[in-house]
Amino acid sequence: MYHLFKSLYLHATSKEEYSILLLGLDNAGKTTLLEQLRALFSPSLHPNLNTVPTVGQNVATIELPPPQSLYLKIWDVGGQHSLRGLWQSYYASCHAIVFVIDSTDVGDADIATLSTEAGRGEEMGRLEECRAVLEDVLQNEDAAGVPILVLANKQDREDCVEVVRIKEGLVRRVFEGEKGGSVRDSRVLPCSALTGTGVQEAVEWLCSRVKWNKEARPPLMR
Ligand SMILES: Nc1nc2c(ncn2[C@@H]2O[C@H](COP(=O)(O)OP(=O)(O)OP(=O)(O)O)[C@@H](O)[C@H]2O)c(=O)[nH]1
Ligand SMILES: [Mg+2]
Repeated sequence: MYHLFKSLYLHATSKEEYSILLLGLDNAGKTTLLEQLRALFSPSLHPNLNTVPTVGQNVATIELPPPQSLYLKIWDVGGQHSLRGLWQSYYASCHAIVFVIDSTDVGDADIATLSTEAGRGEEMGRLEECRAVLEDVLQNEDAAGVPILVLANKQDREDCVEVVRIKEGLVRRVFEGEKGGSVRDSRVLPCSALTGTGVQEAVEWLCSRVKWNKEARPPLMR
């Protein structure tokens, strides 16, 4: 009887926890986004926006109030070239991926303009690098079917490429290309991790998609 009441009590008081993985090239704004997310859901916290390049990982858990009533455990991993090999160890246990793009560092964001010779021998440009890295994520079997939110970050900067261009010229072409991987939920949204604009919308999309996908990737209870 005690065990029955205990499990009923735990069921009534525990909440679902979903893991969100922040990916993207170095300097894209992942750690800045993590700081804004922490501050958004813990108003007494001041975001530390003086970030340094991440070597390893940062992690934070945010608690969403009703109606969502769940925890998001957010993993921010380093985006430098030498650290990208570590990303795949997070795929099997994540519930959604946020792929952060620096909208000021992708040229004209039109992969159709890339030369077919690009990346063969010569050093890659950042647009080519971004495409290749996103394709690698989409092709990884452990990440198959995981919802992906692409954030066109740094939209506060005057020299940014606008979100529609990033969506049509880069993201849609990668997703629809031969290395686009399995069918999955995806969305492209504008944001500024520095000012916090668009961060709430990103969280709303993530919450709805991880719940939608919870049979395929069940949450932890805590
Ligand atoms: N203007 C502007 N600057 C931003 C924004 N987001 C991040 N930055 C700046 O971009 C730089 C890199 O930000 P980080 O958050 O450290 O980048 P990261 O993706 O974590 O980089 P790695 O840890 O190396 O993978 C910092 O100088 C940030 O202040 C943004 O939305 N707007
Ligand atoms: Mg970082």
